[in-house]
Amino acid sequence: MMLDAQNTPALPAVTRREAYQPPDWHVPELALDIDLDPAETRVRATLSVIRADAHDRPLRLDGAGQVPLSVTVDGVAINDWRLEGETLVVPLDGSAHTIETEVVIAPERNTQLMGLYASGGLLCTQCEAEGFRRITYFPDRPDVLARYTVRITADKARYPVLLANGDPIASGDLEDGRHWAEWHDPFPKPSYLFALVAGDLAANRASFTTISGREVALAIWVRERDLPKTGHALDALQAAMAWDEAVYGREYDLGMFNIVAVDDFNFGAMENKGLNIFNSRYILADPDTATDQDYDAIAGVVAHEYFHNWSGDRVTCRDWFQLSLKEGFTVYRDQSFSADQGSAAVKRIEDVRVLRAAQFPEDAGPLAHPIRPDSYLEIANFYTATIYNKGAEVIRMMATILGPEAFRAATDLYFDRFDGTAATCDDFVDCMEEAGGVDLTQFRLWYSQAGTPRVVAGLAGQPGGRAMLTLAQHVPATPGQPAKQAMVLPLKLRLFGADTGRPLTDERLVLLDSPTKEIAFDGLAERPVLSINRSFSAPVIVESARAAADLALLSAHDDDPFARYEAMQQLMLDTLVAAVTHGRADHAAAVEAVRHILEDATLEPAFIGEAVLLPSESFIGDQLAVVDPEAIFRARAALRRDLGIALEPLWRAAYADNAAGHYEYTPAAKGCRRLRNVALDYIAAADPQGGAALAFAQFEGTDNMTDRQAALTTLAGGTSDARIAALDIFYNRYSDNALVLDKWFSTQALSTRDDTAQMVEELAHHPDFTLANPNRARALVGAFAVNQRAFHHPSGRGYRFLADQVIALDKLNPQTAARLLPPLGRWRRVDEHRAQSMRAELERIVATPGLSKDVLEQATRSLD
Ligand code: 0A1
Ligand code: ZN
Repeated sequence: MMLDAQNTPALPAVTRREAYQPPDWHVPELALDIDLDPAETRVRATLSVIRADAHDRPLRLDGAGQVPLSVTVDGVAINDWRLEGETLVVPLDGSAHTIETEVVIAPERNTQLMGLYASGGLLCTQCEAEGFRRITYFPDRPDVLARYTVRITADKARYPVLLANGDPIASGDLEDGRHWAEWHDPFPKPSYLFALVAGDLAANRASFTTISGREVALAIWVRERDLPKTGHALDALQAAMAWDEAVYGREYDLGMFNIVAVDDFNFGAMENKGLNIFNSRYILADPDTATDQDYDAIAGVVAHEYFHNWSGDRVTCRDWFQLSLKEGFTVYRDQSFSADQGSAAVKRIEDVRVLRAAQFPEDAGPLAHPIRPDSYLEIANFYTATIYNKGAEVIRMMATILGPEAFRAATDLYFDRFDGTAATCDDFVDCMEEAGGVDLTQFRLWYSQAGTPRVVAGLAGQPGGRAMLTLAQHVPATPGQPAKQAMVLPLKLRLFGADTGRPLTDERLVLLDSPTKEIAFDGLAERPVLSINRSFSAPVIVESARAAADLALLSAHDDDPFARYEAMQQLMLDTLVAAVTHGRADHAAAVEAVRHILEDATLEPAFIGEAVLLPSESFIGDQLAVVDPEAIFRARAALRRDLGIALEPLWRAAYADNAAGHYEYTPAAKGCRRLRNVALDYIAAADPQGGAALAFAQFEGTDNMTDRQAALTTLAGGTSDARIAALDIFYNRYSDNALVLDKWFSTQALSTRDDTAQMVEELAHHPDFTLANPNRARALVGAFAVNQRAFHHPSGRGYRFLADQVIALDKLNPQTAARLLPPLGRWRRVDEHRAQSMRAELERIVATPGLSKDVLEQATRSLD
């Protein structure tokens, strides 16, 4: 960051949603001629530009980190261009011109991994959100859509494969050992969707016949030795293509679809038109190196990026404030796809768990923002759980309100109306209103108000088979939004009989759209028990004082699997919160409810595995006014031990009954592994020595990473000698596999042992640790920062460690550094002593000279 005359940091400019202005110039065509070299890449860009309307403003082209070597207008070199900051300003008279610029960039020195960079032996790009300006001068904003023709030249031996967006049109060899390839993308696209890859890659190929009978050539490009690990991703791609045709009527539109896996990547993957680029962790899988969770995530991310072809590429965003238009909708689409591939109930449980773990805390802290934010310093900081996951919940609520047929009509209308354009969130909601015949005026508050709404629900039984349900909503204040309006909360609910567990009513969808609402129920044959927010129909926190016996009843009888899971979680939460507040609690009701679930032969193992899980330490903390991480850890460990001891024969039976001969990736086999590994952990809680022996035997004997990592996790949390042995065996076996080494780091960073903070500090000096690779940084530092007890170590060493790593990483890769910082902003949630240490670390970060605006924005907002 620049320092001004007084030596105080000059604040970077804020971008505001309200200040949106349409582009002054259109760029219908762009030709790029890129001569690749890691040290010196020459980029010539030819833009056809058209004045958008009658104004006299010059052409302004964004740039970052380079200077123009030449600028020509209609073939004539000019010298009246100027730089305003990094923006190239070209004065122009007429209404249509051809502009050419030339720059030289150095991909091998690009440690930010934005723009054109080197990863392994590859050269690749990442342009979302504002990386294209690091490659060439261009109006780098999503509402300027151009047709791209790209010519790539490179050394043929080093970079035999040359890929870009669209379809290949020509290629050839040059005399000096170099070669070239030309690609053309007929679909106008914004610059953030540009991509290029060059390298020594091999392809796993397949083809897909679209619903109208067109052949699409599919290829997943990886290093030759990784080819055997690409089958699962390729299967997922084909399934996703068929699903989008069947469910949304969306057909693929180019002759080719390419995916490339790279090892150094700031996010999960990127939906560049026709050329998706992936973090290799979301492509590569085989049973020996990837867990079931990895397999699921790969299918989900492959589908997500593919679905962006329509929700993102064909219809893109007008400006970055509309990010949730493509991301919320696409997450909703990938969640629905995954639900259709396996157990929908388990998928919903997992998605809600992610929402509660990542989004609820964000919405309750200093970084809270609406799914359509109002301002930012650095847009990269807004690729958040709120934009993505809460954004998906908002789409889901509209789908619930409209019903499946009207929702499909509305998405058809949206795709038809906005195809080839850059749209807004309001455009999307307009389509929902029109096709659904509903008024969503008040519903739109979900786009502008931050914070997780709270619903207080009380059900009072009355004489004569009557009951009155009282609902009250409250949206908490968030930064910049002290007062909130009542929102539209679609709540699915049903009543069950307290004696028999039988349903007393049908399921109802109640739209709570006022501060309070009363609903009467008549003709009830028994005392009713309330099942509310079934299938998690609204992303809210429900407070409903229900007795342990009523929760146990729902956990045994509710016909909505999510509600059943939820009742079990609530029962455990109530037990744990009581234990933290009073120092101890009666575990009997929780034990009996878990016993009932374990003994219910009608339930699928995958569901049981979820339902009997203890709530996480951070979720327990979210229920408390002041978080005491030690007390939470103790309360949770005590309940885990009691459940282990009281139900030991059932855990052992679950462990034995769910064993498999060999690895298979099917929903049923996955469910068995899940339950078996949950059982293993409870056995270890009841009998640490015997459990460690069992875990070590599983670790050594298994044929797959799911069971191996689960066993390692159980061992890594204990004190047995087998822990060191297993960690060494694991390290030696996988020392040449970066993705598995990440697991080795993160398993230790997530350990429940007392000495985790110290261990993590030591691991940061391990020869295999590097901040330069985002996956490795997240595996150690990111995992550690969510390990509540270790991170909140009373000495403050956890906070210091995180701040040190953020400061060091910021010099290399500001985006990834900024994404590691948020746990330091949770200081309002802990005691004064810890809060002071956290604030001191945030202040140390803010005072660091040369800080990026990414980290500066996150740290200053976190201090508020
Ligand atoms: N649009 C991508 C997410 C993404 C965003 C930024 C990136 O680089 C800085 C990379 C990917 C998605 O939703 O998958
Ligand atoms: Zn996305």
